[in-house]
Amino acid sequence: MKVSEVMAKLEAKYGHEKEYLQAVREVLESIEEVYNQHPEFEKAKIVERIVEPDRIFTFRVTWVDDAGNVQTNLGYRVQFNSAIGPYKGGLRFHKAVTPSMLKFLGFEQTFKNALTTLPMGGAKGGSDFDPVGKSDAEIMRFCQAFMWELWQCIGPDQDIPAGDVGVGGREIGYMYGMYKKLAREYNTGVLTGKGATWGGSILRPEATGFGALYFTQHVLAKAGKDIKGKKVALSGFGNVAWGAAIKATELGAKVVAISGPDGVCEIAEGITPEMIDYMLVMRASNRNKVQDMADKFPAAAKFTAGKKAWSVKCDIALPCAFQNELNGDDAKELIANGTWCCCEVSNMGCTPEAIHEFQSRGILFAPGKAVNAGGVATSGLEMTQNASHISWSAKEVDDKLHFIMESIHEACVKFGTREDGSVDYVKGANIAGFMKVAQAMLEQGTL
Ligand code: 2IT
Repeated sequence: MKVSEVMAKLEAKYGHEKEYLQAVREVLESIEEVYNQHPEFEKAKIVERIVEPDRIFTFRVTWVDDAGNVQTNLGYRVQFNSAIGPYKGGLRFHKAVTPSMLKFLGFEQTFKNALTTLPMGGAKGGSDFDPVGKSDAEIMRFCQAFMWELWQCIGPDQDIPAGDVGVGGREIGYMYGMYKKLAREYNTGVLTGKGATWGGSILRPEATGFGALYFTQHVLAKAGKDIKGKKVALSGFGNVAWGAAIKATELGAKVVAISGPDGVCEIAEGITPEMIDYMLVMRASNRNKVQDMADKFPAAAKFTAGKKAWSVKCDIALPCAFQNELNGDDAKELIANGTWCCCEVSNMGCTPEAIHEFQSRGILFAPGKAVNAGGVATSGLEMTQNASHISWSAKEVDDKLHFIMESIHEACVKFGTREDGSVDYVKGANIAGFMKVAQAMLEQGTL
């Protein structure tokens, strides 16, 4: 297998699908050498098969807004790969959602899920519905209309969606309500990220951010460093950034920046518990403005319009918002300001140029599919609880999350250790995830 040849074919076929091509190239470049030591993979054409989703559902979602206007959006579910378990992955509601975005996310999800140690295949879905400025009633009507189509594609042993950007506990609740009505069964295992009183796992809302900080601790420990007292810059203020802010603060770090599409809030003395709680209010408002934090806490937070979190001096950068949110110039600015670690919490949060910048300058860097896997891993734990009709305590879930993040770190070290003893986490995560899925595909025959 030659990456250049595979990519040339994919570019000819999917030239306009930029995010998808970016994600595939990153994985294939990491695994090329190891893959070519396995002629049985080449014979079974594993690469040609693994880069294509099993199937993509596209559907129209029509709903009525508060003014009585009929609105139409597009809905999708990309069922990417089911070699190691049923399809599993989140739903993204964002105005920029395209098949390319969901294909990249489904592809990433396949290898991320393989890293979690749990039996889950890869999927992603969502809609170009824009939640910004929508009322609660509009969100509910959209979620119901979306599920009216999606329900036929999913099931607790078939495909289990969850949240992602624009989809949190409230949206999962509205979607589950409609699913229950259509399926005429109380099948909680069909969605994860549910409310705690009706099958949701304790700690699932926090899990992506908590897991990311546990992983960051392992990265630092391996490099002989400690997170205590370090300055952390986060992007976003959604569910992921919220969990990361809680855990970073609890571990003794100082969260000195959060950001939004409108700019950055610099928090010189570090984020406080009141400010972290306010992140939830800001998300629920659907205003999508980080300036609201500075308006609420003017003495502690300073808002600058049009700037990213990466303009704030920090030791550790944690992208928590969206793909390609940290580019080569941002990486250079961070490094010039003394940043020595970047753990990607968003999916593909860094551009290839940013990753190159970090890795070539000896900055500790770990990719999203390893760092943020605690979210989907805790979804997997929610599925286990649902299937056995029990719920675990916070300690049980947190202990399992710790174990999973440690296992992922070990897998990265196993497959990504360089000759000088440092770890290439991109290579380690990609090889560990890919080999597991490839082996399962091989054993299940030509499908
Ligand atoms: O990107 C992700 O891993 C998620 N949005 C969570 C997926 C899940 O099924 O919990």
